[in-house]
Amino acid sequence: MNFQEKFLAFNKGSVLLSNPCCVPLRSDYNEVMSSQNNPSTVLESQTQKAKLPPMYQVVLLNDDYTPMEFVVIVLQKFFGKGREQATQIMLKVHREGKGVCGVYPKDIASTKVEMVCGFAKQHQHPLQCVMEET
Ligand code: TYC
Repeated sequence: MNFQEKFLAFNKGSVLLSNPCCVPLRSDYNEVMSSQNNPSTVLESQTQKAKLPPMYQVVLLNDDYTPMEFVVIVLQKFFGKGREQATQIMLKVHREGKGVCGVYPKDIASTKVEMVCGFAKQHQHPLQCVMEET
């Protein structure tokens, strides 16, 4: 049996973190592999949990000039809200000063902010949209 065959046999049902397939590690993996003299094999503890990426809220801010109807359209167009929910969020922003439109990974949140600000600017409304880490 060559090294690759041994490796595959020993790793049946295990996790090697350098391997994107992520199969669970057999419990004696470290002992077994340390005797294989393979310096390229990098292991991490089985108990280590994968950390989820941080999420970001996209938030609309109130102002005195942007028409309510425009804000409702923004919520429908960029955040996939239905007319009813879009109206509720717009009214919350109007009454409380700010409101969450959605929660996304960083790059998606940042793109939404850019698109909303660009759309508002294009229509000459002062509508402000920001992102906040959750
Ligand atoms: N306050 C605005 C008005 O009375 C409406 C508005 C709502 C503006 C939400 C911005 O994010 C906003 N026309």
